[in-house]
Amino acid sequence: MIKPNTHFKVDVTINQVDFFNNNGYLSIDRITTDEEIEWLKQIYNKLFQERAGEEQGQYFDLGGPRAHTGQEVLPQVLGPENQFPELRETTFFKNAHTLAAKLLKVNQDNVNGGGHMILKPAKFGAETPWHQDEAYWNPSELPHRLSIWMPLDPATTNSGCMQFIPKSHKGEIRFHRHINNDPLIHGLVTDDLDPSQAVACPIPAAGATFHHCRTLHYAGPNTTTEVRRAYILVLGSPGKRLKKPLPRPWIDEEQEALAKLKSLAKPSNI
Ligand SMILES: O=C(O)CCC(=O)C(=O)O
Repeated sequence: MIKPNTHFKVDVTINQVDFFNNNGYLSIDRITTDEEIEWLKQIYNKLFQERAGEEQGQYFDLGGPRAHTGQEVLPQVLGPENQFPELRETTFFKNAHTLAAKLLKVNQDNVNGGGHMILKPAKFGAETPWHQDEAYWNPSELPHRLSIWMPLDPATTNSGCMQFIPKSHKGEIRFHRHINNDPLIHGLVTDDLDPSQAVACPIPAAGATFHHCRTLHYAGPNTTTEVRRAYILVLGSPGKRLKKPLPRPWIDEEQEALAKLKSLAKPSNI
């Protein structure tokens, strides 16, 4: 799997930067080359086939209870760049950093972060319910981050393209709960929104959508006969440390449920 030496430089206009800052999202038709996408597919498939990093918690089903053994509906790989450092040398990675700096209006030298991959299996991939990324994160920090979401397959409303609620990044973090109200399911959902305001952003493979970490977003189930693979980079500059952590009861619930699971798994001394 030799990385192709592709070159493709992408830029955004002032209007696109303004659009992102006003609406909390943006969509473009190309961020890398088709050749790089073909190479990425091989790495992507290997990571999911091997369930890379499962024991370290780097592979799990975002839409199912921890370590379940049934059909996976929303498998995810965290930090694929740790397994394949060459992912940091891609045209996608470089363009994503350049565009993240422009959209967040920060110096590119201060932009850092990492990736994750979410797969929606053909016919079986579940919806990624409405949420804000910041709801998952450290409540003691006010982040300045965005996600760059790139599909390796055409992303349509039927296969699970991204959908956004415009301007929602300007509000607070909504109340979230775990999918099915099960704190052993990592995936979060908020009911505090009007889905009729959603804007769907279908894009081709090698295109990209960008969303601010507070933007409400969703991706529908994959009802097509083809897999929907997405590689996401979360990039930004260091956040502000808060004196008082923001309340995130859903994070506490998950930690308590995991601790309970661990204690039940421990062999008894009796
Ligand atoms: O790929 C998906 O289904 C959802 C992605 C997402 O929620 C995100 O990138 O924050």
